Amino acid sequence: MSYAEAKAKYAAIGIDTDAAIQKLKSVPVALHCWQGDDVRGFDGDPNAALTGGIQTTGNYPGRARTPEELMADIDKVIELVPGKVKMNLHACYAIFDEENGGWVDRDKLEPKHFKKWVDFCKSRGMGCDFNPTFFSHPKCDPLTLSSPNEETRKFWVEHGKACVRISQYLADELGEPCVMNIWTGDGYKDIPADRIGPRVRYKQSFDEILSEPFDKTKVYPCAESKVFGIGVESYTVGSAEWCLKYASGRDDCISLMDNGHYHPTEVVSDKISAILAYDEKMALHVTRGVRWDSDHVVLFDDETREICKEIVRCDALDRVFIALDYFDASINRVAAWTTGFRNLQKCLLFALLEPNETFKKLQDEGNFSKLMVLQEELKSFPFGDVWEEYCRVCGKPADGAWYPAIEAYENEVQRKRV
Ligand code: RNT
Ligand code: ZN
Repeated sequence: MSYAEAKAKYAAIGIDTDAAIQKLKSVPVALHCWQGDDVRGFDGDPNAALTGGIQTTGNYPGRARTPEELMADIDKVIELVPGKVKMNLHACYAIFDEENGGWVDRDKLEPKHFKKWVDFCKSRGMGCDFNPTFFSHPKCDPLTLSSPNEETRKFWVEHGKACVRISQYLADELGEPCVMNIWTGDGYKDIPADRIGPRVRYKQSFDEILSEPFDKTKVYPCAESKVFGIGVESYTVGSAEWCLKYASGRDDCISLMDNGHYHPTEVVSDKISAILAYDEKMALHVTRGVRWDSDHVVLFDDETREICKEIVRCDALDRVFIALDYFDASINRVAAWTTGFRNLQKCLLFALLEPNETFKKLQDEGNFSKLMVLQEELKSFPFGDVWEEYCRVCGKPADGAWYPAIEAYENEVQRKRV
């Protein structure tokens, strides 16, 4: 079927496919820099273990080892994905060189350590989100912001404040808001004797970090919750309740939900409307958990589609900051990035092609038979033709036309990284 026929078919149910395509083109989706190098960063021993309850598995050849390699890989992704890309950096991706005085520890990071990233984003017309890095560092004891050791806790608070300043710099330089996400792996392997102590200290630390001045219209600090991690199975300081309560208690902090961070039968698609009923903004980490927070590549699957549908149905494309968050080292990393980004775009486009007003009306009228039938029939609409048109309008390759570029890049560039 051609695009013209698909367009007519959608028009018959009240959907303007051209409008959906134009809308999607303007929605920023943050691309996580950490898929390219297995969350290692550039500020420490590249062979040190990843800590904080997260893990990459696999040893596929071609990992980016330097800022130049990582940027080249990101450029390859940008070449192959439709839509508006925003960069998402972690503090451990600071770039130290002779010009900026060389290495400093995380509590001493400055905007100048991200100047090269700003240049990178500027020349590609991208905004940039930011994340302080509270893991994979000798000062994780293993707690960070909730540590009972005041010296440790202060170190990490200083890191958080430095990251507020860097986030402000990114927002100012790039002219797009900067979402600054605070996630730590703080917690315990076994049953704790004191659950409230760490949580009270965590609150104090967040308050101290957010006491650093910033422009609330440009920098959006978030609290990302988690249910558990590897080696942190029994207790997580920044639990769902802690993060929700914290964010709801302030006008300068929002909730970030990562769909890998809940019990396996809980779904983030059901949580979005609950937050949006109260808060103007929220943020998401879109990932795929296989049995646990495994950070598999995002697919065009039921839950990702449902998450995107919820954002669209709530008319909240400008209220929900969307970011990807996964890391697979067992396959080509550029393919992993590209597949996940394209799939998120697909899910958003799929959501934009739903006759939401019709469906809502049927629900309100109690006509659940017709609602089910129409929802089911929509699944076999000619979505692929609209997706192909979207790729064409964005000047990016259609399905079937981009994977050879990955194979060539792997052979010519990534496999030579030895
Ligand atoms: C970990 C969290 C967190 C990290 C990144 C690297 O479980 O999801 O967001 O994945 O900060
Ligand atoms: Zn996350």
